Amino acid sequence: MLPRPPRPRQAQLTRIHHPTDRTNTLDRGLCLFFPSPNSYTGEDMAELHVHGGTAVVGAILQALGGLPGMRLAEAGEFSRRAFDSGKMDLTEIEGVADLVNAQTEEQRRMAVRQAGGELHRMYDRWRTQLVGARAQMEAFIDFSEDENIEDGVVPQARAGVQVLGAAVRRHLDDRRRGELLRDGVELCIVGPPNAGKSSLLNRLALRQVAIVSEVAGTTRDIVEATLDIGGFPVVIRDSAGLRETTGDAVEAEGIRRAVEAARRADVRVVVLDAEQAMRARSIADAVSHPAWLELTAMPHTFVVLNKVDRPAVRGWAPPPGFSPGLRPVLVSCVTMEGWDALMRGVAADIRGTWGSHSSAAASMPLTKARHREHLLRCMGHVDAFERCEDVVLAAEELRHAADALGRITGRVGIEDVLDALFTQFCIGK
Ligand SMILES: Nc1nc2c(ncn2[C@@H]2O[C@H](COP(=O)(O)OP(=O)(O)OP(=O)(O)O)[C@@H](O)[C@H]2O)c(=O)[nH]1
Ligand SMILES: [Mg+2]
Repeated sequence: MLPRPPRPRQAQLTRIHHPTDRTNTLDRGLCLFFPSPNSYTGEDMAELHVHGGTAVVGAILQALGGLPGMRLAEAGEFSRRAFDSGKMDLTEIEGVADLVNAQTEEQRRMAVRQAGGELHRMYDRWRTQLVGARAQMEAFIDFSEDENIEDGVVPQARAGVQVLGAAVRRHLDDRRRGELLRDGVELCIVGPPNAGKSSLLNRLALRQVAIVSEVAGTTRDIVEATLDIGGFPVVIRDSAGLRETTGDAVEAEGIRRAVEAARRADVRVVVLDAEQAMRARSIADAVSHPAWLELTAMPHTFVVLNKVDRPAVRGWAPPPGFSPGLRPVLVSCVTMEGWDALMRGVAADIRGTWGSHSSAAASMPLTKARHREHLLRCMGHVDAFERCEDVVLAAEELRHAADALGRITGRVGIEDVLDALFTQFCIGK
């Protein structure tokens, strides 16, 4: 389809013509040819960079499809071929999938590290250590009668596995950092009716997600929006205003859900009307709901005094002891004053608690339930190894532990996960 064969690994501006009719120019574009084995899949690969219009792409695909042996790639097929030819391991391929799907800056950074083989190298290093320890145990079993085997070989293997077990345990116990980075940190907006909770959500989301009105008790159900705060995906939930119920069953259920959501959330933003707060002696006074003290005592809770644009509250500051342990942020959803302070505070809290993997030195967090499952299995065998007096049985536990790690990277029996993994990919990657 090109006037002359492409030069390897050089972008070339070229005419692209129909395979059976040289005079039929389909487009002018770039051709890139990557000869095996230096390509994404390890096979010969060619890329045509063409104009993006439907007709151009359609004509070229149709021309290609007419050639013998040509067909469209299936979802994830390029990456699967890369895996089959040993170009990438499973964790790297999962990293590529995460990269394609990354919505926020932190997700992108972590996916780049994973696609670059950082997890692969860590799990492989652990697996090599387990295999090494097992070799020491086996050597002892086979040659213990022999003079040549050193005395301390079994204790040495045991000490090595102990250090490794501690490292795996630290990796597993990461306060769900990785999972929150993937699924999002949950932030719940709570407070009394009419305080401006829905207004705050709409300001954060930059669109009218929730209905705002001067009627107290407008929001009944949980309304949510996902956004990027400090590089983290944050799922923000607005909820019904908390008050002692009025006998309205729908509102009562809304309030029950609001309290439940606020309890479960990773971060809480408590919104009060500054004018009401001004008249109350304390935050507990300003909100008459029994769940109140419990919610404000939870960690990662922010108090927002809203509507500071109102003339009555100009120049007012909450007295000491108004909200013990919580520093209120004064904001207005109308004039946006105080907004930066609020956003900075929330972002710093999220980064401080669940962040830190963006720096190159930090260890990779655990983002996949699949990895966690195999790591837990690995730890089960490491624990059994440590308890096991019998050298032969202990060596067997090490074999199982190494296999569990091998399943994460795809070195060991993983046929069952392959199909599931590659179908998550988009066509053409
Ligand atoms: N002046 C002023 N008015 C505000 C501000 N924020 C919200 N309001 C108004 O306060 C009223 C209530 O706002 P909402 O956002 O619906 O309050 P809510 O807390 O979601 O109320 P419920 O859903 O009923 O619990 C509306 O009339 C808003 O326009 C603000 O910063 N300044
Ligand atoms: Mg509301």
